[in-house]
Amino acid sequence: MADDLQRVESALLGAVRSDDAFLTEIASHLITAGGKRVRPGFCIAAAATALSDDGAASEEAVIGGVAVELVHLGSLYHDDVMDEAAVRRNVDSVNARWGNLNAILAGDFLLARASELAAGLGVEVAGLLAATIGRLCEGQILELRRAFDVDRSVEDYYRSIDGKTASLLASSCRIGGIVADVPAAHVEALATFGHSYGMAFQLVDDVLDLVATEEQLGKPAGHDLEEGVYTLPVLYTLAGAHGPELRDLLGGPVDEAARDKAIDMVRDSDGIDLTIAGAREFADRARDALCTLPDSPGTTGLAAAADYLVTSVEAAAA
Ligand code: GRG
Repeated sequence: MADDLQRVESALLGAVRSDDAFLTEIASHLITAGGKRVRPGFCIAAAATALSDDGAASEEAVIGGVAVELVHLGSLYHDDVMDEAAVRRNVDSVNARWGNLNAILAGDFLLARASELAAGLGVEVAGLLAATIGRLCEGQILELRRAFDVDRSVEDYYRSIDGKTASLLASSCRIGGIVADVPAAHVEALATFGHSYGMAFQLVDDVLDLVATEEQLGKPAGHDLEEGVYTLPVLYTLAGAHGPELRDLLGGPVDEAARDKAIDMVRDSDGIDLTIAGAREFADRARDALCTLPDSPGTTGLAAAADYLVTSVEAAAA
């Protein structure tokens, strides 16, 4: 897997090369900054569920991984413009360094290159990736519409993260299955794994925003509250004993002191524990989806990723 991910790195940098050196520089910025590469890792691991040994990934699985990471990157470029974020992956955000206009165009460029790669993998993958970009936009616009809404429902939250996060993780796994040419039921199991994992992943991300340090996150903590994005731990706290007090603090822009007070209230409530329990449930569902698949290093790797996700957030919140 390490060698496969190294191939992803070279292919990512190759994919964003343009005749315009300035565009190449901006489009490469967050690639060289790092990132966990969960989506390409899942595409490759999903394709590897068709193999009995841990041989090298096929070229198609690597290209699929590059395409999904480019969509993820494009969404980060646009997300950082929307949030006016200054830092991402521990470096200046693209918008902070080069301004919003360049960040939007470079994000579009990443999506264009992702689409080109997906087209090379066939009509099904190209259509799937295009539909997934649409799902990301749907999830994000729903979140935007609920900004600063203290009455945001839990159902509404789940609908938003389904689109903005779980859809791309599901598609990453689905593409791995498609390019490995596994039977339809196998592809569905992989997509179900990716979707459930993706739901758990966003719950964990939302807990970390409230409990982790800026260094661990690679961006400032408590950012969601400032943006008026009331995530599951906050919604649970709003519905609990401290709800009325928290409601008085939120509902509009907060200064640093109010933000920190709100974070303390969420940490003192059972909102974090309930959200981690929710993440555990989705991670279990993800693992269950793998039950029907043949034993393989790919299947073992995906199962281990689901376990690790929950263990890591439990440790961070302890
Ligand atoms: C243009 C594709 C496109 C979308 C426009 C802006 C937008 C609509 C959607 C934003 C979607 C978004 C940023 C969702 C959050 C997903 C998420 C959990 C990001 C963090 O992912 P990690 O932890 O980050 O995998 P790294 O940096 O490790 O890759």
